[in-house]
Amino acid sequence: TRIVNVAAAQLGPIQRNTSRAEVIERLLVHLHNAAAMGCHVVVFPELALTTFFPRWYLEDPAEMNMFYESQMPGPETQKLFDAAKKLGIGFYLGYAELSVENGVAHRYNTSILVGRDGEIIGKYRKVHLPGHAQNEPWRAFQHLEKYYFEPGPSFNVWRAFGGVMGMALCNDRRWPETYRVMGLQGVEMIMLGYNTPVHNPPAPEHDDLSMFHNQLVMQAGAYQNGTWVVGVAKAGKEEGCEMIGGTSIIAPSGEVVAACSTKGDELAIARCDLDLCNSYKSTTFNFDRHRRPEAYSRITEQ
Ligand code: ING
Repeated sequence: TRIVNVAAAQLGPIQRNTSRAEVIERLLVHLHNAAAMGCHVVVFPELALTTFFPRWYLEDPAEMNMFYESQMPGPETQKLFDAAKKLGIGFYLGYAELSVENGVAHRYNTSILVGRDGEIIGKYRKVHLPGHAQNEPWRAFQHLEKYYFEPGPSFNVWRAFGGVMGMALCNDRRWPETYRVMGLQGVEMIMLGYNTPVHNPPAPEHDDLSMFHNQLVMQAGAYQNGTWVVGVAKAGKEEGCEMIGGTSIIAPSGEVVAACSTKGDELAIARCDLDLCNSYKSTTFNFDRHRRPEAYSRITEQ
């Protein structure tokens, strides 16, 4: 057995005028509670430091930039890294990244994985940006991720916490390719945070299925790649927009082994044996023995 004690650290809503300092206090409570329960790693949601600002069309760069981190750790988030090191507990954190590369500003929907020593192990930039790039006033609220962020290049994995760890963000979890690209790299645990409105303006007929679809895609991804999946919500009503909960820790079997049952700040904790992945990776989903890439070329065509 290779046990990782995981805490899925769901957050309730973060309002527009909530300060970073207030949010970081909530994250620190999660870190301390998880440490008290013997956890090795804590998974926070997507955009865990701010409200889900892509719901608005903003044009003033100064106002927009308030939602991004230009340093990680920065002056305020340093407290998180210090606590992680002191408590010996790592974390996954989703945030809006402002990165100046060769004098040009780039903006990404990003997550990092931090080790139990408080050092950054890896960074992931969201590949699947849902929504739209222009303001669409017909919508009850916007979903402007294609306006606020550039897409990331692909999915990587990192050796950490005794196994092979992967990261994804929100909409990524709806796409089978997300899990398979990491599955082909031997991933044993995929951590992903999400901010998912109940209402999807282009398809309101899906609204009643939003929790079902949330579970469906993560459970399928776990089973079809023999990997653990930890999905963590920012939930509840943010600035009038209701977002789903559904935070879950899912075993390679596809079974949910721990879940949140509220829409507020809540920890779901599980003792995850990474060796359980082998039962699927060495049989049903033994890619070397059974997979037929020569039959799949259409998947990667433009
Ligand atoms: N949010 C949503 C998600 O993929 C969405 C966007 C909702 C797409 C419902 C389709 C249906 O969970 C983010 N942030 O990706």
